[in-house]
Amino acid sequence: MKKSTFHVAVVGATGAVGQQILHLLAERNFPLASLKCLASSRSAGKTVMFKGEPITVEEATPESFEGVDIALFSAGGSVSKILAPEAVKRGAVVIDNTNAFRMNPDVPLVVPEINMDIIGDKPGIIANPNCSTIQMVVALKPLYDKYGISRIIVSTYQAVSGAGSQAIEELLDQSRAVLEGREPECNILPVGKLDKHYQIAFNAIPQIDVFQDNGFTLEEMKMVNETKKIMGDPNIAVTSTCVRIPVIYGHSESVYVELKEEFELDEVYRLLNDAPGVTVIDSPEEQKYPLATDAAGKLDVFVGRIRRDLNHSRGLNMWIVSDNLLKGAAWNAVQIAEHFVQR
Ligand code: NAP
Ligand code: 12T
Repeated sequence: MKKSTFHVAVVGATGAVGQQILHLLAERNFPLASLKCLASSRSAGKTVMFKGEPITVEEATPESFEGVDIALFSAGGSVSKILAPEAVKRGAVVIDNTNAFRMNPDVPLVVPEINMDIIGDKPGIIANPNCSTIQMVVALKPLYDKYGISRIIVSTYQAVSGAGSQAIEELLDQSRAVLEGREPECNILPVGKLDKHYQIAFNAIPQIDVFQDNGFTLEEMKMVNETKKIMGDPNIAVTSTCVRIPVIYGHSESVYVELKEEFELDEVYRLLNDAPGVTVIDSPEEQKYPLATDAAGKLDVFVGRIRRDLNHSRGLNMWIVSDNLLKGAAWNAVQIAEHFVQR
């Protein structure tokens, strides 16, 4: 794609992720020849704001992608499954934020800091990994390269914005209800499309996405499978527990990792400090560590609470926090789009 400006389409432009994509395209002055904002028929005719101007939302159809160079999809997996191939058929590069194509062996699963080089000359669909996976691998890749990784045990503390703008509203409404002594209404979390819903306000729910036959949730299995694919190493033993907590923006993760070689903590700090997209915040003596409230609105992955395990000399514990809608979704996608500007 040898061009200086690009015809871009944002599918799911009214959603939590789509809104952040528009915000980043504006803030980074992405070289646009045109910008199409697409959503379902429900939002067709409404407007979204871009650089202070209203843009009319159109219904996403196969024909929407005529003349589009880059299409950024975040309207759910079923929309991507139908419309992403239609966009590719019409010559667009698709950057897909959903789970639809991530584990397809023909589709590159890209985190720019790690494997931008796997994007070929005729990319078709490029998959953006899951939010929880992205922030973990950005922090672990420099350690993987230096020492190798044999095992990862991760527990997540995930923000409601990962489940879309309705989940944000639900947390706020339920919180108000509980504080005012009313019965909270539960309609969205843990999984909107399932029948059973639980209160998220003042709670912790150990289910993100649907259960698999092996007792893990789909979100947990995304972390297991995507980590191996991105690192290019099927032998890393990964186990994951994904939990939703009443935070609006920013996923936090407690990560235990076993390295293949002995390490010095000083060297771990140096590697993480030098890693692209990583900011280390770690000074116990000043009570400084990453917090979701500080990571919200920022592009980086924040790492702290770095400490050697008490029982395993090659074991390392850390706390990894990032804005799930930014590095976890919109920023990772826009970084990939910027790759086509540069090349
Ligand atoms: P959201 O706030 O609920 O927004 C959903 C968006 O999809 C809205 O713009 C909606 O448009 C649009 N949409 C729904 N059905 C559609 C249809 N049939 N045709 C066209 N557009 C349709 O959700 P979100 O948090 O932005 O997430 C959207 C998707 O992005 C998720 O389903 C997930 O697959 C993906 N995601 C990925 C990550 C990641 O880890 N990389 C993180 C979060 C989300 P209307 O206004 O018309 O309803
Ligand atoms: N169910 O992109 O609910 O696969 O937080 C991301 C976030 C799916 C995804 C969530 C989800 C994805 C969530």
